[in-house]
This record gives sequence, structure tokens and C-alpha cells, in this order.
Amino acid sequence: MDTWREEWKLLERKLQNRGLDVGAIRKRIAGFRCETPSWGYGPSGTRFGVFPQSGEARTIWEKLEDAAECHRLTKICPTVAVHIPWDKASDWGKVQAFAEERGVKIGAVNPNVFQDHEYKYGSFGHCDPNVRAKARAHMQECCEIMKVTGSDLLSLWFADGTDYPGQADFRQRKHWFEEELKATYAMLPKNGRMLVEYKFFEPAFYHTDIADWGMALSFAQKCGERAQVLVDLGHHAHGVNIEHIVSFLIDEGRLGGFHFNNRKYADDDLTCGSTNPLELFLIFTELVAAEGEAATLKHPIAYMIDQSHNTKPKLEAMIQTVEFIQTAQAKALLVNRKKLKECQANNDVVGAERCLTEAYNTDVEPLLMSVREELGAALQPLEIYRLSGYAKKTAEQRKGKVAGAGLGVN
Ligand SMILES: [Mn+2]
Repeated sequence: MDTWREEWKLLERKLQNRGLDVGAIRKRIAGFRCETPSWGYGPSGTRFGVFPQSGEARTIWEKLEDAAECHRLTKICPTVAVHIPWDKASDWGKVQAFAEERGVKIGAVNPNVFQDHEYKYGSFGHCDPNVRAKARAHMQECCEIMKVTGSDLLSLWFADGTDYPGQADFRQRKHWFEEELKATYAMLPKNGRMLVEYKFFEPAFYHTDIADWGMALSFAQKCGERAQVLVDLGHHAHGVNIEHIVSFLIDEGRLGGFHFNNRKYADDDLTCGSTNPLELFLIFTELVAAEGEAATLKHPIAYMIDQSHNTKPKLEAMIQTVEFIQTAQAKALLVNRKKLKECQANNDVVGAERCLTEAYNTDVEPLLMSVREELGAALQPLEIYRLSGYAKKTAEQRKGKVAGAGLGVN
């Protein structure tokens, strides 16, 4: 018998002894899905330079191949976020068909209104109506891509802001933002959701138009039910209690989704769980609690990764991240909710915290392996990937190819 099966048997008994419903926990782990971003498979760098990796995906087609490999091994990453125009294609129907042939689908569509020269002083917050109109037209283009691909998520992040005091009128920019966000909302496909991301600084260093969750929430509330807030783990000041924000937004019915990553200093886009695994676990304890109460969640939460892998090999970094997120979710599911509620009701501060540490300190690997077996995933996705030869094979296939070559479209 494999060692892990024996370990799983022991763990299963241990969890049952803790009074946990193991069947329900397994079901929740098996049902969890996390979207990977096309840009996490492609070239990336710092503002000082981009260092190519051998075999990295350069076209939407190659990115989809890599995303499909991630899903094949993990079975929990069936959708891929795209970034327009980084992933611009002339025929999105063809892109979606290509993805589906490989077992994945197009997920969130991410517009880009920060790269073109016209956006130097902003997009929706720009004082020139022509620039705002250009940004609005781009949103329309992205909503069309949603319709063609069947995507139900428009994921919005704005680099808009100013660098110096007095540079612009905050309230005027807020009004323009409100106007353009409402116009974007009106262009969404039926049942499509609009996720509004916030970030407190960078690239702007004096003020950012949507700087925090409160501003994102306020804009979302003005647009309508299908406008929700997107929480990116790297977009807060140090020490901010993200799990509290998550919980607050869930209760307001406005937590739309996540961009998972990790940071040490600013918006580092490091792999999720690498520098602060406890924070990720504490966020998941709020999420799984809410998801466990049918009446609490008004819509599904979109779990998405937003990272750039500058030093780690792209696909390894992605699979490692997916494993880490899955581990955090599993650990959070092991929190004894009944016991926790009792401790909270009795102001047993140490007892309540122990409910969390007991779960956090449990090695969930045998549980995950058991669920992965059920899902038909690799028992240890990263290990299997490293042994598979996929990286070597793609490095060979993609050698010397330039971006845009291959299947003929971008
Ligand atoms: Mn993000």
C-alpha cells in the first residue's frame, strides 16, 4: 500500500475524532476552482528589464497550452484569464475552440487602459473627453470578447492617479470614473459581472483614483448588483487586515473575486503563499465560513491568480501556486466551526485562536492526494510536472519562434 494511503487513513480518523464531517470537507475541496492568468505563462520582468525564459509561452495559443497542462495536472484550473491587448486575437471564437479542445475555457477578460501613450494622465479619469472615449471603446471591445467566448467576468484595474499635489481635481476625476464605470456596466453581457479592483499606489505615487476597497465598493454600489469588488492581495498597505475586508465585502454581497499573489514589500506579484502563508489561511477561514452558509453568498466568488514569474519557471510557479491555494483552502475547512462559535460566545480568546491553529498546523497533504485521486488529477502535480519532460519538450518546440508565429493569429 502507498504510504500516503496509510497517512490518509490516520488523518481521516483524526479529523473524525475532532468531530469534522470529512465527506463534506472532501466535497468542498473537490469543488474548488481557481483561474490562472495568461500573463503568468508569458514573458514578464521588472521595470529594469525582461529576461526571457526558454520555452516560455509568447502567444495566446502557447499560453493556453500551458494553462491546459496546469489544469490537466491539478483538475481545478479550467479557466484562463486573458488580457487585452496582450492577448489580442482576430478571432476569439477560434481561440475559445482551441482552448476547449485542450480542456480549458476563457475566463475573466481584463481590459488594459494603462499602456497606450494617451493614458499618460489617466483613462477614465483623464481630463480629455477623447481619451475617456477611447477607454470606453476598449471596454466595449472587451465586452464583445466576453460575448463571443461566453466569459461572464470583466475584471477592471485602473492605473489612473496623479504624481503631485494639485495635479488634478479629485472630485472631478471621481465623477468621470462614475460616469464611465456606469457606461461600462451597461455594456456587460446579460449575467456578466464587472469586478472593480483597487490599489493604493503605483504607478501613481501621489493619489490613485480607486485607492482602496471602500472606493471600489462605492463605485460598485452605484453601478448595480453585478458590479463587485476584486481583492488583490498585493494591493494594500502593510499590516492591513485583508481577511476583515473580505468578510465585510461578503456581508455586503459585494465580494466579486480575488487576485491571489504574495508580496514582501509592495505589489510584488510573488507566488501566493510564499511570504505570508498564514495570511492566506486566515483569508480562507472567512471564505469557507461564508461559503458554508448557503444564505450568505449571493454569487460565487471568482478565485483568480494574478502573478508574474520573473525568476521561477512559469509553469512550475503556477502549479506550485495552485497547490498552495488548495492547501490553504483545505486547512481552512478543518477549522472546527462549532467549537469556534462556542469559544467566541464565551470570550475564550485562547480557545478560539486554538481552533484556527489546530487546523493550520494539520498536514493536509494526504487529504489533498485522496481528493486529487478522486478528481483524476496528479497526486502531486508539481512533482509530476517536474518529472514529465513538458518543459523540455516545449522549450524545444518553441525554440526560435517569434511571438505571433504558429497558428497565424497574433
Ligand atoms: Mn490584480
